[in-house]
Amino acid sequence: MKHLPALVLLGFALPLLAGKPNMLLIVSDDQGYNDLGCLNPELITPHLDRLAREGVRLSNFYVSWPACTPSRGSLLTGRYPQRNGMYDMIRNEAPDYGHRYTPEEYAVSFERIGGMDERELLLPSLLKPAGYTSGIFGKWDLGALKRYLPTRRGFDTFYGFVNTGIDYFTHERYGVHCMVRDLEPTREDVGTYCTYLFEREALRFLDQHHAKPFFLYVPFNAPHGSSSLDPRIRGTVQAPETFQRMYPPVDESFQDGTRYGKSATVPTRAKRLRDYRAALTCMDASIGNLLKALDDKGIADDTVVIFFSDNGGGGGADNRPLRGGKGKTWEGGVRVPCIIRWPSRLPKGVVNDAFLTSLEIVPTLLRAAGAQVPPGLVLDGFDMLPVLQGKAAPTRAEMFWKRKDFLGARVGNWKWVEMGDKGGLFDLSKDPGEEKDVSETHPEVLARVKAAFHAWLSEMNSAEPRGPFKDF
Ligand SMILES: [Ca+2]
Repeated sequence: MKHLPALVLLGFALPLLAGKPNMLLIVSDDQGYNDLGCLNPELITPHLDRLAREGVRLSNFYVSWPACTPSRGSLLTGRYPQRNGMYDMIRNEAPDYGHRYTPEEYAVSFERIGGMDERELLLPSLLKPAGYTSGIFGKWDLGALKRYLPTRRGFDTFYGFVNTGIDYFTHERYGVHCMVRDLEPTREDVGTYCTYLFEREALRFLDQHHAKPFFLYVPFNAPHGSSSLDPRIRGTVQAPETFQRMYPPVDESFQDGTRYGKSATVPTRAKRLRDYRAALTCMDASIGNLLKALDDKGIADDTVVIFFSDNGGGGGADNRPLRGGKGKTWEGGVRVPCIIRWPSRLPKGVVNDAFLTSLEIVPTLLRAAGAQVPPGLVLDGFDMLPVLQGKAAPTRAEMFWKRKDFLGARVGNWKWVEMGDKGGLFDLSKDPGEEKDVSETHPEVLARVKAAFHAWLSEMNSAEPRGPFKDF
């Protein structure tokens, strides 16, 4: 290939890259709908509060599944979990019931061999032709085998853990080390609290790549409960003492309790709550340092920052005024805190009540980047920028959830839920807490919403088959 002088290359590249925003996508893990300092003054989140003051806070923003793996897969593919094939967790549940895997046994378990179908196109690979460099630092959760790792799925660089949860200090899950740099396991940081590590790596990425358009994905595992076989650790969220001390002191002793139906020594409720909040505040401090880096490099105006929680809160979280939490198709499981800041394009300090979801993120960022959607690729969302700008624009009409036999549908302001013997039809415009089942007084609405759900399910069932769960 003929080498062109650098100035010619630069002159060619600059107009193409001009106007392309940088992207900082921050995802928290199991943070409750009400868990922002700007909503609840008992919590300390000054940097997320700043983000809300400088951007748009969304009050009706949903994820596509009420727990980690499918929500994150949907985020990066822009497709419903039932369409991209990752519609349940990549997770071994036996340790919850006391089973202790040997390393050999664990290595061939589903948690280590399952992954996002390789035919799925992830956001970083769609952004690459538009000139973006992509990095991910944090929780991957879409497969642990090399073929599934981020740098095989469009990311240029990765440091983090591959599965759905770890001990924040040892970086182990069930006694097996889980940190990976690009494609290789690494023990370089054993003993260091992992939020600090993800911040460190994200700051390093910004130092190296801020001069050209970038997509920086920082999926923290905070404030998710710690993964450990020890119920004293497993029952809470690890957090550095510096951040624990920012909250009123609690009794640090443990108590007799139960874990998965067996007697166990567990943390007190007060300690769990304090630890959850401390982990959240620590993550907030890291987010503050990332925002400061954007300021210091003079790129904040042209960087779109998106923050949301991957699913509703569990454990020490507060999902008020919503009903239910993580794992459920009630609002508290799928409607999450979300803030989007883009100083050059979006208003400041606005709370926007539009019905939007994480499925909108891929189309919005592709449009912002001037990137093409490959022919034939079905995306389940739309460019939400006009909605975020407060322009008269159509918002989402409907959204559907299915976690095993837990079902949910929102059509307009109507929400239908079916979870075993619980559920009903709710009018979210009057009843965001899903307290008053109006099925009997609005049978025609119930029939319409259920019909919409089944039409969606039928479409998902007839979509091109994808692994790992579908039998095809
Ligand atoms: Ca989660």
